Amino acid sequence: MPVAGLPATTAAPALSREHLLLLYRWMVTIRAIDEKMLMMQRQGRIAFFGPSAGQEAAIVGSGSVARKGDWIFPALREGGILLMRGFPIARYFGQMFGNVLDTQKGRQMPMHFSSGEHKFVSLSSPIATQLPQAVGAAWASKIRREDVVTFGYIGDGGTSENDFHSAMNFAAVGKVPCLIICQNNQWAISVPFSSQTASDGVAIKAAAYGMPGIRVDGNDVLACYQATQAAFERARAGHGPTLIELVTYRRGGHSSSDDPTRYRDESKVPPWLLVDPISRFRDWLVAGRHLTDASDAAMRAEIKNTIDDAVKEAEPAATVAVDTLFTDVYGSPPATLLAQRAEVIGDGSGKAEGAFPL
Ligand SMILES: Cc1ncc(C[n+]2csc(CCOP(=O)(O)OP(=O)(O)O)c2C)c(N)n1
Ligand SMILES: [Mg+2]
Repeated sequence: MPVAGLPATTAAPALSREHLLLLYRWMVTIRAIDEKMLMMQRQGRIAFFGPSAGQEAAIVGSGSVARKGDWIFPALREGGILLMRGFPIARYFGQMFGNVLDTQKGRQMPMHFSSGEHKFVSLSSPIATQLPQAVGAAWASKIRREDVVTFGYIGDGGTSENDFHSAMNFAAVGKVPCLIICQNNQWAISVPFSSQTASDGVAIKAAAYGMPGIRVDGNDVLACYQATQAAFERARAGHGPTLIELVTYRRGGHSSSDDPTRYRDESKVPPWLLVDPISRFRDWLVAGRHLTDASDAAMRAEIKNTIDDAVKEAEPAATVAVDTLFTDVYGSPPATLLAQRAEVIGDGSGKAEGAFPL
């Protein structure tokens, strides 16, 4: 969908071979982590997990545009972007175990990755609430005249929430440097996109708020990259936000807790949506002589080893000290909290003196 202010092109972006292979490597890595986590969840080693299989082109194509200093406000399925920003994979798994490797000291649900150092804010479980936060952060960087673009992610289901509309309005009126990126994976748990809105997709909603909206083949990593890059340049140049709809398909369940065969029939999905974005990009790379069966196999083996090593490091890491229940909120804790702490921690031996079973 060509949009004023954004280039309409069908040509692949001119990226170096190294860059193309890096995009591919991250797509394969994210899928491999997905498969590992699903297995670990089924084995009872982690409690909960939200897969991103099928959405790797959307995640990598859009997220790879962000620079080190740009902020990411993710929804549920963009954790891979944190890894692309240099976050260690062992700490990523540490978040799933909620142990000492977790930046949040086990205080969040699994999948709520976060790192201030990597400018990646923990998703909020109530959907869409991260978008007004993203717009606010972008507004702050505009006031401070910083060269920062904020990436705010949302799912198709999230677009039915008030927060999506508040964020869109505020972003456009304030002309803030924010990208509002909707991964339209066709489902919000068991609610199909057709029940979510009567409009022709998500991107069209941008017009009512006064910003460009672009609808992209979200299973084409290069198209995702290109559209995001154009919107990014636009934001950086002071022309304000863009709504980007990445049309993709959630191949797995909503989370490890559901069974999609109970509510959807894959035979009714248009075949182009079911094309695996990884094999599609792989075929393109092979045709362009950037990749061979052998180099692909070597890359995959290396990725598997890296992930296995990360799990070996993360799984046995120590649990978070009980004392951390009382830290990081108050500079000077109130007497009531200190009393509770004394009751739980006791004399420092780690043994509880009070009624709290540890
Ligand atoms: C405010 C709110 N309402 C309901 C839920 C329960 N819930 C969790 S995820 C989800 C669906 C989200 O769908 P979508 O935005 O399309 O993202 P996806 O899971 O497909 O990535 C819902 C309804 C919630 N977390 N927050
Ligand atoms: Mg969805």
